[in-house]
Amino acid sequence: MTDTGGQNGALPRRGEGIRNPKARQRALLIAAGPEEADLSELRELLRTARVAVAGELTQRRPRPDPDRYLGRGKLTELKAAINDSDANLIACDDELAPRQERNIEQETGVPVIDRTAIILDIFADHANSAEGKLQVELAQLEYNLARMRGLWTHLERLGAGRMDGGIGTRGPGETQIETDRRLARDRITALKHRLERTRATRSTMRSERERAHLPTVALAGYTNAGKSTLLNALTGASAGVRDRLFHTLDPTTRSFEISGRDYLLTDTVGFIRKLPHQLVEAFGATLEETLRADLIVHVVDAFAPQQEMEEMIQAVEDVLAGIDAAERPQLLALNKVDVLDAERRRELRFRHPRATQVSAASGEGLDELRTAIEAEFLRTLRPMDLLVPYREGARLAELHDLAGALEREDTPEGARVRARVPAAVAARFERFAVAADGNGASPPTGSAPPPEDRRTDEPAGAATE
Ligand SMILES: Nc1nc2c(ncn2[C@@H]2O[C@H](COP(=O)(O)OP(=O)(O)OP(=O)(O)O)[C@@H](O)[C@H]2O)c(=O)[nH]1
Ligand SMILES: [Mg+2]
Repeated sequence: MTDTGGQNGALPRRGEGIRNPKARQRALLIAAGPEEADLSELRELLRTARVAVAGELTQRRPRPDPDRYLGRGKLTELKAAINDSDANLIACDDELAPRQERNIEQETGVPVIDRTAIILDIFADHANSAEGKLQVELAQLEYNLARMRGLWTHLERLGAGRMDGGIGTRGPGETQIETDRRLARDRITALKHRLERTRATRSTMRSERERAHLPTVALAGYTNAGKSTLLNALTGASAGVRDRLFHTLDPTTRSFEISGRDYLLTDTVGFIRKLPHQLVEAFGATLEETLRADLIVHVVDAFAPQQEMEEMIQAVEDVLAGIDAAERPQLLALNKVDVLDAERRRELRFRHPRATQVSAASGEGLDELRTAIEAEFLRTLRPMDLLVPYREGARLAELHDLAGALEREDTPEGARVRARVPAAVAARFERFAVAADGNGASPPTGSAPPPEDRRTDEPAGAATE
């Protein structure tokens, strides 16, 4: 399921879009805002949704017009541009209010699709698992329900004008909308219940993993940053990789080893600027759960131009903050350095001195990343000196699993072990603790603060500065 389209120097600049005058859907792109619009991401979204780009029209104004999105004059220009370019669709870079959408459609006679609808469409197309499909359907229903409400208040106003909203104002259109809304709400409730059930199953699986106490690492990052490629490179898995947006929707977890210790690595859905809130809500539970990892590796597409790269980093941090994951320990991995020259690498090292530069494609920097991951965990581990009697074989085996590499010396009384143990389970071994010099029980040695305390000592996102 891999394509080699984006590797080793042959990486296309993002935002080219598809230019094909014969395509079934040919969109004219529009954007309005205080800054000069950059529509490359919208082009990427449309490319992923297999819609061709016929042209673009942007307007600088403090904020979009509340009724028509663009100004009146610009709307006339839009009509002409549609004629000239033979576009049969308008794609807007922002989420539109139902009113704006209706007015543009009325004015131009061409259907309008907004950024949210495009992203929802891509998600619907890429969802594979039962849970993913339920989440997307939920987000789409919420989006459509808001649109029905827009229509509904519009009709309601007409009714009220006619007869003060009293008897005789309930026309057939209104009843139909009421029915549609009720059906949509029923379906939303049913979907939420089904999602809860799927999640309950998954959380059982998770607590089994937690009992095993394997440290967990989650990959987070902008869509197309290379998270799945990195998962594959670190774990030898074969998760789907493609040069398109939102290829991965469902979390995948694989185990991998650093210095004899097993870790779990999870890859999940990518983020994007202006991620539709319906999607954040629908996917929120999955995201939160995934990112409840001990460590988040924030993967960045370092091939992107500087400013765009910083914006993508910020967008990811915003989403992380939105789901209360910003406080988790984080590492920044600047990916795709195989296609960067020495100068750009130097600049990146200067701007992000604590980040690890990697290439998931060529394998460069992966050892540094492993070391950085391990170092992050070592800080949260508690060094212990133990004397474990041989009759406690099960505990000994558990220690080997938990601590990875450990020093062990077999004595007549039992195994003398020096190990670094996850703080969460250290209590289980305290009864075997001995003083570092040798004999006799002692208070727990090396009482490093538990990981939670350490984490709060650090400024949030320290690793990404
Ligand atoms: N040159 C280069 N290309 C890479 C590297 N890592 C990933 N890519 C390419 O970047 C594109 C996206 O990679 P994915 O691993 O699918 O990215 P992702 O972050 O999982 O994307 P989504 O699942 O869509 O959010 C693919 O075309 C990869 O081949 C890298 O280190 N170097
Ligand atoms: Mg992916």
